[in-house]
Amino acid sequence: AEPITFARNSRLSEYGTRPEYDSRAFEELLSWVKSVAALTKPERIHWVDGTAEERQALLDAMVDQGMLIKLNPKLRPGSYLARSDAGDVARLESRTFIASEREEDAGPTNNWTEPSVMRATLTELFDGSMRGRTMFVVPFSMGKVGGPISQLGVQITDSPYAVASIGVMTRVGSAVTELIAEGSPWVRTVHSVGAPLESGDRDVAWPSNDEKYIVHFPDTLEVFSYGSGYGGNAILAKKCYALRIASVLGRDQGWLAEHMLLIRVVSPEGRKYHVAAAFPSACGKTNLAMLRPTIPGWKVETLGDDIAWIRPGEDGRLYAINPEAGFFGVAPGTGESTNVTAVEALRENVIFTNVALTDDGDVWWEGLTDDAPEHLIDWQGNDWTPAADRPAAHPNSRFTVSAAQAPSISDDWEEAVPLDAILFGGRRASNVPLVTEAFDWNHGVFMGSTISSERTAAAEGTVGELRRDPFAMMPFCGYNMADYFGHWVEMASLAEKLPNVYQVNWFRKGDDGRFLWPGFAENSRVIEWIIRRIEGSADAVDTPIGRVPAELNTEGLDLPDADLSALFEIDPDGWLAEADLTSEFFDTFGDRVPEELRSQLAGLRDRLQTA
Ligand code: SAT
Ligand code: MN
Repeated sequence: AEPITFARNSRLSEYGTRPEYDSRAFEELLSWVKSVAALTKPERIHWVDGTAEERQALLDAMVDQGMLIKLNPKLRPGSYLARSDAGDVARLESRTFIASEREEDAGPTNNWTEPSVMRATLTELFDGSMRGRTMFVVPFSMGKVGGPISQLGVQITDSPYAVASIGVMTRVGSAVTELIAEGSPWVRTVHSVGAPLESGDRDVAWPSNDEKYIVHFPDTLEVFSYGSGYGGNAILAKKCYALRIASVLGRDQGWLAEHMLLIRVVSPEGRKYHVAAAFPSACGKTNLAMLRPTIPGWKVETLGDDIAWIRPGEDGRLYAINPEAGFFGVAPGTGESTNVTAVEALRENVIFTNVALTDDGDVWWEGLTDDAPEHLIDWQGNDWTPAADRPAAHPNSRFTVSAAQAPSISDDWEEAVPLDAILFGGRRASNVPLVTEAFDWNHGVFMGSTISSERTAAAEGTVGELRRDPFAMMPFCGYNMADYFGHWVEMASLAEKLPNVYQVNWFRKGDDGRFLWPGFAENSRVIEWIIRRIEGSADAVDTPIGRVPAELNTEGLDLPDADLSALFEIDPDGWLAEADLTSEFFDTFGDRVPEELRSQLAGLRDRLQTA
């Protein structure tokens, strides 16, 4: 086969020849690749084999072309900085579509377009969209290659940045192609930055298009993304596949694809427990996943920081994996005092996006250190000093690093683990206590369905505004969310022993606007209570909204009694108002919300009224 080049005179030309397999399944893959190439008209095709040499050649070529800045190898070995276009810094929920055959299957919380109309739009957009560029074919596995809960996919993309990122966030390369050639099912995903290069054009550092589309076809298990190079819009294995498409697979096959971190908690007695926790984007999932407990004897090991796939096991328990292979974490706020584990994980082999560059060729972001360096180049490439009235790093700037690099990673982090507890949380300045235990499974599902949270910088919109984010899945559920609630209710009939469910809120504020709880590593105290509940050794007090700790371990913590009681204060009027909002929210789904959740709401109102 012809050697395939990344760009003229590129070192990548030595790599990436087309694999050869003699099977029907491989012919299918090949004919799909050819049909996408016929539409998008790239200059070259490169099949990603996943070798270290290939990766290095790709990174070098991007540095040559000005798409990546190589950081000082003495300070940050093997690491790079990408600066995105100023209009391409976050997920775009308004440009994200679920094109299911029936509108009601997308539900009121998703943007829907009739599939044939959307296909026509996409065909026009992708026609010639890769002109002058290399089309990469990236076979990837979510979960370890060949693992029992793993799923395969192929991403076609004209973004080398996406290829380099997918290489960290998933397992890519020939081993996956082989499984596909042997007949394993796989999902088709196509991505183009939508910036064709005419011959002689000089490329820009971050090609993208003002027009953006992130489209899912749940009935045919396909994803198309156009115009954006940003993580969640461009690494299609992540939110598009592992959550939106996988949630549909889970609905149809009896499992769950969730926006959850996954940890192992080891008690002072050496017993191991597994906890999954759903929080909206940029609410501290990575920090909790890498928690270093402040309380003696406790240990937390990291399994995943963003996505969990959960399936009933043969013993009747629910088992979870982290389908990803890396962390795409928010940089600002990550520092020695908030997440020392992440700081250590980021010492080498990192792709940073939209953080600031130091004069000695290293990176900086708000919160990495208490004081900013005297001079920086900000995320947009401009000079910056601490006197500037804008942040040096974009609030949604990110690091992409392999999971194995976290010092806290479990030895067996690629294996499925039995779940003991599920946590739901959000950013809530008022009303929601630090921790509340659900009375039972359906009450826990109800809690998940009612989560709301203040908006963060992870998607477009006004930061701070309160919005519904049930199960932290509002932007990621690939089907009607009321059906999704029903699927959660039904999971009880697929498992014999279910995890306990909790609602947590690290973000409650006092009347003076100050955070009441120190959060971060001190959240281990809440984890301790949860584990002791599972073991049956900690007491709880029933309240109208659930069970709260009879006592929380605050030893060694400088927490005034008034703050502690404010953290657990339950205002019946405030909660009745929440119940009204929940009722309004449920009504947006017509009669599709499961009866079990309607009766949970009625039960909550009864308990509040008699409180
Ligand atoms: O969607 S991303 O994967 O880019 C990050 C997030 O919002 O959680
Ligand atoms: Mn996320």
